[in-house]
Amino acid sequence: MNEQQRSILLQSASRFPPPPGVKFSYGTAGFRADASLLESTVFRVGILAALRSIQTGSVIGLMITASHNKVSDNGVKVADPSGGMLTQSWEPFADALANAPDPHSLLQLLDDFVKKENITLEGAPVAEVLLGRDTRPSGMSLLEAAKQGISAIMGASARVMGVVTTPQLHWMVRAKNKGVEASENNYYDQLLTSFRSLLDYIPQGNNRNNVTDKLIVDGADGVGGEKLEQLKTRLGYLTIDVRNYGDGVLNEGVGADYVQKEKVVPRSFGPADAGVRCASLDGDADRLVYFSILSNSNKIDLVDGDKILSLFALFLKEQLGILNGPEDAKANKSYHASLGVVQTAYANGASTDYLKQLGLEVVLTPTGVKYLHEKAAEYDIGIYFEANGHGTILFSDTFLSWLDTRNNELASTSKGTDQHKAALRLLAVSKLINQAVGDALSGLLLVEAILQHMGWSIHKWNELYQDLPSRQLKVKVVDRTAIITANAETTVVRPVGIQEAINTETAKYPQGRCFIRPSGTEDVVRVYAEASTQEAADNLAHSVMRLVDQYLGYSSS
Ligand code: 16G
Ligand code: MG
Repeated sequence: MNEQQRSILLQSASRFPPPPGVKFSYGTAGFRADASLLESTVFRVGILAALRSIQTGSVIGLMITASHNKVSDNGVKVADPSGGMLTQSWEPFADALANAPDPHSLLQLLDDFVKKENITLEGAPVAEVLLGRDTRPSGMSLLEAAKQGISAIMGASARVMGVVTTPQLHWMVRAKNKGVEASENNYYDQLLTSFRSLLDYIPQGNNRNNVTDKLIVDGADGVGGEKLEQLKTRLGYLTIDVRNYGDGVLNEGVGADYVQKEKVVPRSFGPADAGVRCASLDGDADRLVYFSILSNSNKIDLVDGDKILSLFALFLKEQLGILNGPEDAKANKSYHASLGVVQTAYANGASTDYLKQLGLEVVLTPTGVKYLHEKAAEYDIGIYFEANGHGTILFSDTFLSWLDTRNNELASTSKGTDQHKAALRLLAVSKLINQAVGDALSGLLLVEAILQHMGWSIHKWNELYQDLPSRQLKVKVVDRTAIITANAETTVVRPVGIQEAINTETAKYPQGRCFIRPSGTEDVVRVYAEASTQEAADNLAHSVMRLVDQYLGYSSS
């Protein structure tokens, strides 16, 4: 690092002193905290993003959001060149950077890191970082801090994409690095074109009669509602009534997280909407759940991420089957695409059973998008979803290029046949779904297209299987990091003995299943229990909560 670079870094870092006594950690979803504490952290993540861009020779993304958290919080996370999450190997550096107490120790850290990672700062390196933020009022000044961080690295430039959904920013990074135009309009064009082609290939007779064509969407009073308002004017085939599009308080009694956890109607919905197909986005529009309101009640029938996953898996399996018709198998033209499904331990047991019954390979990973995404990328078609509504579909390059070729062959030999249409549908899905990261807007359009394809109402979809009753609780303990889990968080290995105690408790309940894990976003331990009745699930969760208290609580030494 030359002298000029050093002095720029020292000077700019001195304008962003870290708040005293706060420890930052780049958790499952980047840094999150009360917005008033975050300026120095965001400035430093700006530096990190610029370095990552120099190292990879690619465009990097930096998103300012705290998703479904309260409006006074904010956060920052980095998108890697593929559009996915920042590589896990840089997370310890992110932590160290955010916690460096003063400009000189920051400089020392940077010096060591660029040496270790062979990042060359000499001789006009080129770096570009795309910046986005959600609708939080604190986003503007934090965006400014990020810009200052980026420009503290010589040669690096920031490109402000403005208020965007988290998945839009990830999509833009991915597109840019593939050499594709990456504006917001390009994003909408791609979604709309592929959505329309899916509707164009709906089998005759299956159309729309069984589907109420009205959809009501809860925008969580965040960026997703605002964007959907823009998108819907171009949708044509679908009538969407967007509520909570930014006129109320972000995430307060609204949004996918609230609806999924509380299982009650969000604000601005009421008895008049009973039975109608409804969906809910989270604050930065990377989660999506559906629901329908029960008559004369504020309760809902939840159609969660597991059911979205099941709908996608069913459709893709069917289309692959049509494409690899029996003649092709004989003629050796079929390609045995591996289709895999990735869930976490939070997936309802009934969904896992259903997917296995479909003959699919189901794998569990620990909680957190980065783990699911990484696993799903091992398949030709990998579908991943968390029960909370975050998920997407990944297509391998090998499969997509085979599919392209096969589609061209079919277009010349058997245009318009079912087989040809299956190829076209699969291609359309690969363009409609955001392969960078889970995306509520693109996911919503895919759900809508598949429901129309099947001629299904939300009720029919919900009947694919019946969820087992479940209960989630959280427990405050002395030190949640004392819990070490294994087997995708389904087994506790430390403290010793607690897993046996959980097993004994669980065995008392028919269809009982229970696990505990330390939260990655809150200072609590989470308990999840499932059983054949709601009462049993509640009882199991409460007994295991007492075990957690006993082994890790304030009363224990
Ligand atoms: C974050 C994760 C989400 C996970 C949740 C778990 C990302 C982008 N987001 O929101 O996938 O489900 O944390 O929270 O990875 P918890 O650790 O507090 O239970
Ligand atoms: Mg989110």
